[in-house]
Amino acid sequence: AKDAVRVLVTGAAGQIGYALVPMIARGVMLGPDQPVILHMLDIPPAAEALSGVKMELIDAAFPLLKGVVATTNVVEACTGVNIAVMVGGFPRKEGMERKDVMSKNVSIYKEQASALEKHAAANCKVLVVANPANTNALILKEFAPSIPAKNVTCLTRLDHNRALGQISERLNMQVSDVKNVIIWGNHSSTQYPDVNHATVTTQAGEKSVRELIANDTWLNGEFITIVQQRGAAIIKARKLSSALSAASAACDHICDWVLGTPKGTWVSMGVYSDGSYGIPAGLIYSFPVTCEKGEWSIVQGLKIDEFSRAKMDATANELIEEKSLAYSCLS
Ligand code: NAX
Repeated sequence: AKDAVRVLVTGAAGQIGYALVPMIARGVMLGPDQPVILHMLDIPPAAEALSGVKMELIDAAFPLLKGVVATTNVVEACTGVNIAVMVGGFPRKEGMERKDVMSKNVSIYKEQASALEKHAAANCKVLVVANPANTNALILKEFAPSIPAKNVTCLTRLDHNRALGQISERLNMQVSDVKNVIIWGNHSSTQYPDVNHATVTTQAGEKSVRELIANDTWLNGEFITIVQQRGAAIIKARKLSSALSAASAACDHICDWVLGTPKGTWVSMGVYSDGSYGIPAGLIYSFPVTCEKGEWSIVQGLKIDEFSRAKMDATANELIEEKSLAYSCLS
């Protein structure tokens, strides 16, 4: 039998945590034959709720779940973890300045970076979900210099999946037949959902999305806005932000990273830019990636038109600005 993999979920007493931990314990993230030990971290005000989540995990009697650590101690939470899913953070409250929220998250991610660097398993893979996700991931990377930059990523898979969902709804076709959309940039409303390389498997073979939806006004307008604003639409409908779809996307992200993407398919991940597509190095930016043997690589050589270029640069510029705001919180 395989050794258990230790998976950390921070903010585990929150909404996404509550949806995510049972998925991990059922094998959705790492596969149906991979035992797991869950490490759950939250802060003291949520300690009692967290212990309730632990009780439920025990009550669910998941065959793959070999242990549960529920703690408010960062070092205990990080010790020996192979995968870290960072969902905990400081939310923006009404009337709060952007800088104040950034400052809180910078200090959280700085501390958790050090704990991971010192106590996580070698080659631990990190996924940051908490907003501002790209910049939190960047801070984590900066303050955990011994964790390879390639191991620190952020979640844009939810946006990617939302884009797949919108295309499949529009065409009235199966979402599993749509692939290779791209989310470029920041997990924010400046993200650029790009369908220029996306395809759909039809009875007549593989067709490009642009061929099937010959409506540029919709693809270059409403489609982009729907994907960018989907989080807000969920909040309006549910009075709570996306949780099950975010948890599912986090599983997809780690699953593809660890087990590989299917041949001919790419996914979107926020990764440390190496300057590909003219995106400044040193940002955590969402790119199209393929994964093999536990490593992602940015898909190279895609043609970028002028419309896309402008949108890719605009979201990069927002990330540059967020980065400098984050750095100004350090001093
Ligand atoms: P909740 O407020 O329900 O849960 C957050 C949890 O984090 C709480 O239990 C809180 O006590 C805990 N927490 C706060 N500070 C902590 C710390 N220093 N260490 C450990 N835990 C801490 O929020 P939820 O709806 O679960 O969302 C979590 C985060 O995901 C938010 O930052 C949210 O903005 C972000 N999202 C990111 C998405 C993405 O695609 N990247 C989409 C969904 C979501 O909006």
